Amino acid sequence: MIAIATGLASWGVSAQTAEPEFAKGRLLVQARAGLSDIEMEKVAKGHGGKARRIGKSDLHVIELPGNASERAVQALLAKHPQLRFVELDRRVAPAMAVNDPYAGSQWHLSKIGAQTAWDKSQGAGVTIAILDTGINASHPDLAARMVPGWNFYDNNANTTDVHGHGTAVAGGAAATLNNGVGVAAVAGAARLMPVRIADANAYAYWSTVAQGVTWAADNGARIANISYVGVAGSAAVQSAANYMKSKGGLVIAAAGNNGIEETIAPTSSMIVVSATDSADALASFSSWGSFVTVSAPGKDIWTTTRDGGYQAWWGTSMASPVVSGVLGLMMAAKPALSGSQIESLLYSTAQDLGDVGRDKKFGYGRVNAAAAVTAVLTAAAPDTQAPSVGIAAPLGLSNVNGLVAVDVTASDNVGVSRVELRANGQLVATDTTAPYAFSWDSSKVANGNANLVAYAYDAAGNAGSSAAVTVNVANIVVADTTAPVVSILNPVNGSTVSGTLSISVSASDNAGAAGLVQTLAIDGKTVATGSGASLAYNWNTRKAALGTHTVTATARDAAGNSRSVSVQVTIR
Ligand SMILES: [Ca+2]
Ligand SMILES: [Ca+2]
Ligand SMILES: [Ca+2]
Ligand SMILES: [Ca+2]
Repeated sequence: MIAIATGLASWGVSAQTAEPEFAKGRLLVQARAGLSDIEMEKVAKGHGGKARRIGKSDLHVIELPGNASERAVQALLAKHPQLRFVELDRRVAPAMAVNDPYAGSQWHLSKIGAQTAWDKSQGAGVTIAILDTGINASHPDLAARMVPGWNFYDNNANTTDVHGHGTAVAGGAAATLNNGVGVAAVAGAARLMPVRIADANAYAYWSTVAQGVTWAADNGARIANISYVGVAGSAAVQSAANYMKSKGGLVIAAAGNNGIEETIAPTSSMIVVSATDSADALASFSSWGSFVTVSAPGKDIWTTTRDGGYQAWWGTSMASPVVSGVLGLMMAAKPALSGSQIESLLYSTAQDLGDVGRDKKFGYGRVNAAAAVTAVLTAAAPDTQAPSVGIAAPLGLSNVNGLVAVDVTASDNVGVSRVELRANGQLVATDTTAPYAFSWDSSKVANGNANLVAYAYDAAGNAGSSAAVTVNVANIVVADTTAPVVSILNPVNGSTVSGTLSISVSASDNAGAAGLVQTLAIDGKTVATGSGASLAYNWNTRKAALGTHTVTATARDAAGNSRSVSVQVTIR
């Protein structure tokens, strides 16, 4: 808050202080991943509001009714178990100030070794989104760089610069190099994507910044430059920046022009830039603090203007696009490197200034384009390509039985580390050496169609799967002709009995006892039935006639084979 208020004063636009410091009737929330729009709508409706998802992200803008208190609803939603955070939609000021157009030179290019880097990379093929007041797309030093953008302030495609800040920032990142006109920017062959987030006074809301970053990430930009104060402290902008990072991009923000130590917490979601001068000292206007990650020249930077001319500008607004330009050179030098690889190489190649190592004024140091591009060219790109894999035998629709030989072919840009075979989804076996050859016991699945799929993995964990091969399993089912074995354990044949007699029967079968059906009869009349390996029955002999009786046990297997045994007992 202090940062924003001070930022306005140094901007010389004190008339703006009567404006609200956050948007009325609006909150920014992030849902847990997977929460549906319908559920989010319920959350908003609970406070009389409406929810609107930002792009495909988990960020939502909640519009509240006119009489709602943003802070009160924020406090309530902060306790909602399905939401990760809720914040007010704060208003931020651009991190720049226009300088007198005195004869500055482009000192910053040689300071960061740009000319050396240009021998290897000029940023071609990389798109830098400029989240700002728009860009003068017909400027002679910018026109060739432009790709379509979007205007989130008016929600249309008109990205004309309504202020001048955006054109100056764009020119600092990617004014055309080597065209005999005007200035040269750090990444003078990169593409510029205008994403207007600000009003005509160059003010922007966090919600619009978050929308702009998300849109840039979804529309081909690998770099999003936000030359604005205070965005590094917004959870919504951090979340949008992490979304962009998840797509291989990077987000750059200005530290601010208050000339003081700010209390903004460090974030890993954005690259936060302080400004240096031609003596590699921290520029007097530059804000600093533990949230600063790198520094870059930001004083007397000649750049493009809204009216088609050139002017020297200063501010962390101008240091940010220098960093964006360096990142553009790095990404163009080796597009296959991941965003996080590029980010760490930016830091490790920066010129350490001030206190040894990362410090609050310069972060990891002042960027060095020459060293950064050299480091990129020697870095190995991660393997992100999955192996290709196919089942060579058996052929689809073939009839198989018994043990089936399954041959798999697999290849990879780096190397296949293992191949798995699955039959009807169940793992059959894993093979780690080519040729990949499996033995599959088809009798373990039912006769009829079975699906075989092979999976190949590389050392980086990328997995490729084969097309499914459907075979017809036709195993011969051998008929069961063996009768069960059954015996009466108690009573023994010929014994004399009285009172209650415990009859106990045991049975077994070649196909297993589970399928057996047992029957117990006395004098030919069934008294008990059961299944499995044993049967027990208590016979009250007092109710039977004196004399000799026959006890018969019968076991029948699933194939219909049966066997009976009998014993004779005498009741006295
Ligand atoms: Ca030029
Ligand atoms: Ca240092
Ligand atoms: Ca691979
Ligand atoms: Ca049998």
